Amino acid sequence: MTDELKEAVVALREDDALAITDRLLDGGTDPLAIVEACKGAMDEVGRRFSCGEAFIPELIMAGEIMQGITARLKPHLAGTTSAKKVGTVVLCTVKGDIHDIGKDIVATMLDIGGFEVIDLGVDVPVETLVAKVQEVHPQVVGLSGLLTVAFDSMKASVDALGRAGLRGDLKIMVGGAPVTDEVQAFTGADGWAKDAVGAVELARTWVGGARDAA
Ligand code: B1M
Repeated sequence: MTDELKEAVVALREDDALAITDRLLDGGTDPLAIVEACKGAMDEVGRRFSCGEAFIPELIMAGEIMQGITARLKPHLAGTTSAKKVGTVVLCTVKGDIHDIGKDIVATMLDIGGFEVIDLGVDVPVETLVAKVQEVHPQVVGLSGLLTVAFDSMKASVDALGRAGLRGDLKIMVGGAPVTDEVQAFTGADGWAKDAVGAVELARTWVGGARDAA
């Protein structure tokens, strides 16, 4: 039925997509399998947008459907939230980028994975990020971005944290659909993750809590 969900999202049939999500959750489907199906759907919407078969309104609509689905998934994911916190993550979508659906899923999964998550939102200026890191001294900073122009903002954020003398024990993770090994190297971050589960695994490795938090 995840194929049906993917089809409904791509066709922008919001009511169907939400009803199918409810049915999948009621039937015990893993919420992360639903995220994967939706990610595939969003990739297809993005492909259509790139080749002129879809336009901004379709992108906005797809984003709204995805947010509706994510809202339904959250209680099912949050049911497993660990009470024991293993570290703090300051997370944001970098300056110039307002995509937040994936970031929000990463935030939820980090929370479930035992992290205190301070989410600064989207389009976050370097100064705001540096000030928050100075204030709360997190173990991890997470920088999300979906636009290729976000790579420069990620690099500017990493550089600014370094200039402020905050790189010591701090680990910086980048992520988002276009991020690769090369992007991570360009930004100067310590690591990157392909998806929300990978983000939690990497952050746990960094704080040494991989087994404790499980
Ligand atoms: Co935008 N958009 N968009 N968009 N949009 C993309 C990213 C694009 C690839 C579509 C395309 O052309 N194929 C393209 C970027 C091209 C490029 O830069 N090379 C694009 C464009 C061009 C734009 C605009 C410029 C369009 C315009 O105005 N002309 C504009 C930019 C606005 C801005 O940011 N300044 C824009 C706007 C929008 C909407 C607002 C309409 C909407 C976003 C709504 C929202 O986020 N609230 C939107 C959408 C929906 C998309 C697509 C279709 C879907 C994104 C999404 O939600 N995916 C997208 C196409 C695509 O991604 N293939 C596209 C689902 C989500 C679950 O996946 O975010 O990848 P994702 O997150 C994953 C992983 O990447 C990972 O974990 C998540 C869960 O598995 N992850 C991390 C994410 N962050 C992480 C951080 C980590 C670790 C892992 O560590 C810190």
